[in-house]
Amino acid sequence: MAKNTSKSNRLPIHILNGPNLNLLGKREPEIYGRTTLAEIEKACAARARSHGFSTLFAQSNKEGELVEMIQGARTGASALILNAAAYTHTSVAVLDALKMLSVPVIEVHLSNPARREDFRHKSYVAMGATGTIAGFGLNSYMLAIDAVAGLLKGKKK
Ligand code: CA2
Repeated sequence: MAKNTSKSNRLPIHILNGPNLNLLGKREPEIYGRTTLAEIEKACAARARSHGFSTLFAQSNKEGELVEMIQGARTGASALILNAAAYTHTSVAVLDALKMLSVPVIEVHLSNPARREDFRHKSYVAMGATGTIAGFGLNSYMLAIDAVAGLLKGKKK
């Protein structure tokens, strides 16, 4: 379920999350920490608000739904922050959808996939992203919002 915290006249920053991230904080805390997705959502809204942006935050376990939500950013978003989770490493459909966007796209990861298994070293998302932030836990999302704010400074929409 997508939630929009819109109050400003700028389009929201869309923050999309892929499969299994709904379980954050409940399993594998040694890799992903103890922060839940609801807590990340709250922290993102506050950080974006401090830069004058609202957020639309969503998660899906389904590739097609994620593709549709990425398409929604074409006309509805100031920028897209995407943690595509496992689809990062597999989904040409996600990459094709990203290529249709003209707004900034920041790839985020809680962990640092470059330090993990070989199959996580390939990122289709990176090929369609403005930049990538990985390895800082919840802070990856905060840094991504700061990056978006910097990129959009001075832009009205
Ligand atoms: O580090 C990240 O943010 C990842 O995108 C997380 C994905 C992983 O496939 C990527 O390589 C890196 C996995 C998300 C799974 O989330 C879980 C949440 C709780 C318990 C287990 C997995």
